[in-house]
Formats: sequence, C-alpha cells, structure tokens
Amino acid sequence: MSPILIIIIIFAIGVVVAGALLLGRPSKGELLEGPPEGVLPREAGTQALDPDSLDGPEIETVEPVAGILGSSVAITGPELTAEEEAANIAAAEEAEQEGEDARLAQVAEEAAEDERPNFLERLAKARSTFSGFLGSVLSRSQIDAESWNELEEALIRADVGIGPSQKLLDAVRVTVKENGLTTSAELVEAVKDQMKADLAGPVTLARAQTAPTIWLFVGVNGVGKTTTIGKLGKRLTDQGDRVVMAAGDTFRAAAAEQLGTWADRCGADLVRGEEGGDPSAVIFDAVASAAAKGADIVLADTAGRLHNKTNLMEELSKVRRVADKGEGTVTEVLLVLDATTGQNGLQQARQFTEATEVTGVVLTKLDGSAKGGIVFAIRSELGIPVKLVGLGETAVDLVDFNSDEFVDALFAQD
Ligand SMILES: Nc1nc2c(ncn2[C@@H]2O[C@H](COP(=O)(O)OP(=O)(O)OP(=O)(O)O)[C@@H](O)[C@H]2O)c(=O)[nH]1
Ligand SMILES: [Mg+2]
Repeated sequence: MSPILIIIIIFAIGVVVAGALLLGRPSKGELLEGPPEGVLPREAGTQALDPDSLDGPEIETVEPVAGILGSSVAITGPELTAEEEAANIAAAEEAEQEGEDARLAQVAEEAAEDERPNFLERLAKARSTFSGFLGSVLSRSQIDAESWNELEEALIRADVGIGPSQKLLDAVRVTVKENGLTTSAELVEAVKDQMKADLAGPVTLARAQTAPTIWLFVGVNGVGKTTTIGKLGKRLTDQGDRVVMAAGDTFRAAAAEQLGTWADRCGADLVRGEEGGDPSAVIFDAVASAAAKGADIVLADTAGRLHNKTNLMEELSKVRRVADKGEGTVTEVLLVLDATTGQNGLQQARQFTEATEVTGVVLTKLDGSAKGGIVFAIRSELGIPVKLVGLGETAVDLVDFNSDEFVDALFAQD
C-alpha cells in the first residue's frame, strides 16, 4: 500500500470518528438530562453507592394551602368567640395603621427636603398626555382641520370629556375667527386662555359668621378624605386656628386612629365615637365640644361605606342636617375625588351633589394622574369649583386650586 493511500485512509477514519462524536453531543438549547432524581453528586473521595441499596426519599403529604390551590380547602383552628375575633381584627387594623404611619413618616421625611409642591412639578403624568398632541399641533405652522381634531383628541384623552371638549373648542373657534388667528402657536394660546377663563373662580373656603365653622368632607372610600382633613388641619393650625377633628367615619376603628394621628401631628382636638356608631352623633358632639372650647373650625370626616344597610347618600344628608342643628354652621361640603378615576369621578360628583349640596371639590392624587382634565369636566358639567388639590401624601401636599398655574402646567412642554 502506498504511503499516500495510508494517509488518505487515516484521514477518512478521523473524519468518521469526529462526525460520530459531534452527532452524540447535545445541540444548543437542547435540555441536558440531569442525574436521576434523588441522586446527589458524590463528594470527592467517597465510594459510589449502588442506587438499589438506597431507600427512597420519605414523602410527606402536605395539605394544599387555602387560597393558593383552591378555595375548597379550609384551614381550621379553634373556634373564636366574637370578642376574640373582634380583638384580632382590631390588632390587625392597628398593625396596619402602624405600618401606614411608618410609611407616611418616611414619605414626609423625603418630602421635607423638597420645596412646597407646585403644579408644574407634580403634573408630570397629566402633562405627558398633552405634550405629544401639542407637539404635533405645533409642528404645523398654520391652523388646519387636523389641528382641531388633534386638540379635541388630546382633551378627551385627558378626561375633559366629550361634551366639555366640544364646548371649549367651539368657544376657541369663535376667538380664532374674531381675532384672525392663523398660527398653531396662537391656537394653543387661545385654548389655554379659554380654559383658564372657564376654570377661574374663588377658591376660598367659607367661614361662618359665628364660630364654629363646620367643613364636611364626603366621598367614596379611599379617595383621600381623612388625609385631606389632616393636611388642611395642619395648614389651619399653622395659621393660628383652633381646630377640632370629628371622626364621623365610624365604619372601622382604624379610621378614627388615622384621624387621631393627624390631629396629634398638628395639635388639633379629636372627637370620636364608638365603632359602628351614629356618624351624625359624633359630628354633633364635635361641634358642641368646639363651641364649648371656643374652637374656630370643625373638620368632619365621614365614611365612604356604612356598616348597616342604610343608603350612604341618605346618611350623609342626615349628617349635614344634624351638624347644622347645633351651635355651628356648615359652610362647606367638600366632595373629595380621586383624580386617577377620571370620568368615574364625575359620576360620583353627580350622586353626592344630589344628596348634600356640595360646595366644592377637593381633587386628590393629581400627582399620579394622567387625567388632569377631570378638573375641567367637573366645573363645566356640574358648575362646582375645584377648591383644593392634593399633590402628594404629606401635610404640605395640599394646594389651593389655581386655574392659571394649573393650565400652564398642563400645557408646559418639557
Ligand atoms: N399620591 C397621593 N396620595 C394620596 C393623596 N391623598 C391621599 N392619598 C393616599 O390615598 C390613600 C387613601 O387616603 P385616605 O385619606 O385614607 O382616604 P379616605 O377617603 O379617608 O378613605 P376611607 O376612610 O377608606 O373612606 C392613602 O394612602 C393616602 O396617603 C394625594 O393627593 N396624592
Ligand atoms: Mg378615611
């Protein structure tokens, strides 16, 4: 055999062996088979064990956990008496309140480093809804049909509402025509001016001729009633008013605790009643106590839900009537609305207005809302002025509503 032939044969054998090895290897992404279950890697220097000589792992049957694996599985324990159960609930609520207090203390600490909030800084979310559309409107130098469409879409997206948006743009059309406006920049200025004019109005909270003045806070649960009372109480006591807080939310004990924390923080007095008690009675007592002490203002909290089957709206109109019966006068019924709920807030406003003659709106959580336009919808549809705005969770995060600042902030381009 010639040496060349021998080299060719060796090379061919090499290729065949390499190919076989490659085929046996798992390709990328292929799952490698792990060791058989229960077999642990052997420690260096130890003898391999015969798998047949090993006992199988002890399997303990664990009952499924309720709520994770199925609602039919119940975790049973000793039966609790009603008192024990109430004590457990109270302890849990107290712990929850302590957690919430600690969280708020931290938020307050962080906020203390900031300046007092303003619309421009806190309306970032609402502004972002507008800015894209505005950029597009402004990118065309002249006003055309598309400019109007885009403006309308921007307003509706920001929850101004269809009716109010059309009303607003109709008024702007008149201005554009009368003043011969032609550029997009002029159009946007005209929209801003119209909005400012429509939203303008006094935001001062009315006081009674003879003390005590009563301001009642109403709204569905979780909107920020108690927090608003806390913030406002701080503002009032800082300016020298004597404040009594009335824990008219008797739905849960923690509600009075929460108000009590705010009262302590700002040096206000707290009047509270029994959990599940009559809210009207608590507020009546608070007014009597304020009158006896010569306090200036009663800030009355109410529940967003009730223990009994009574209709919330009926209950609130009773609260209002009873509050007025004593020595004080109700001069403001402030409907607290969560700005993040958008048009739903308008629906709530309608219901509450029917029950209690709402005198103003406190719009909370505007800091986290992309729906700043709801301010406009409320004013335009219900004629109720937004008087206060919540821009965060701490005592300084409550500002008087200022239509010029609000509209400028909403339209500001970053
Ligand atoms: N970001 C932000 N959070 C707020 C604002 N106002 C209130 N909150 C938060 O909203 C949550 C609910 O506030 P509460 O004051 O307890 O609401 P409430 O209306 O009294 O609720 P109920 O007592 O259950 O009816 C709390 O965590 C507050 O800190 C605000 O303006 N901005
Ligand atoms: Mg509350």
